Amino acid sequence: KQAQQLQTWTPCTSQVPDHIARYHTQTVSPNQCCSAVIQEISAPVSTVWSVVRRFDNPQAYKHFVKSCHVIVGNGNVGTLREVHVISGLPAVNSTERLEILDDERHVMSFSVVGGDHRLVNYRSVTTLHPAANGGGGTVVIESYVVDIPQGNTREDTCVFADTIVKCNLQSLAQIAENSAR
Ligand code: A9S
Repeated sequence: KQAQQLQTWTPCTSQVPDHIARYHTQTVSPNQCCSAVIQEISAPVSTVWSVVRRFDNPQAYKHFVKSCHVIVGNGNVGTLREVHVISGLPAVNSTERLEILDDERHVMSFSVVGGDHRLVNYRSVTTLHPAANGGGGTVVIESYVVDIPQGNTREDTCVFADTIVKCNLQSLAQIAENSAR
């Protein structure tokens, strides 16, 4: 019965070609929510990718991350990291597993497998694409799925996660644009 309620979800299909949307198609259970954030960056894909691909160094652009250490792995799929977050968030730490790292297609994905926080079963997929205007920039698409915590609404959960992802991608843009100058 539960399995029949599973739905697959693809964000922003109207804006994104099929071959890209396919990476952002994830399974969403009835107790989960999902969303996607798109960020344009005035820097080449290679520059942006060099930041995004560093699973061991999320603090390079994620301002909520205070510290990160790799528990096991060398940056390949299956690598586990533990992230400690700055104070002021309803979270202490998060254990995260690298799920996809595709240097050719510029796809990275990680899932949250533990930690003291409220975003249980969070999983995101980030893809980079050359900007369609031919100006040498990058479009970043980051989609995610996460459990809706007991006592929270679907909307509140997505607003919370969207806010963090937007902050991360804006900071990624700043760093990539400054280093591309
Ligand atoms: O790190 C990301 O790419 C995105 C998010 C939404 C991370 C959220 C987070 O790491 C905190 C910042 C600690 C906030 C997790 C997993 C739970 C939180 O409550």
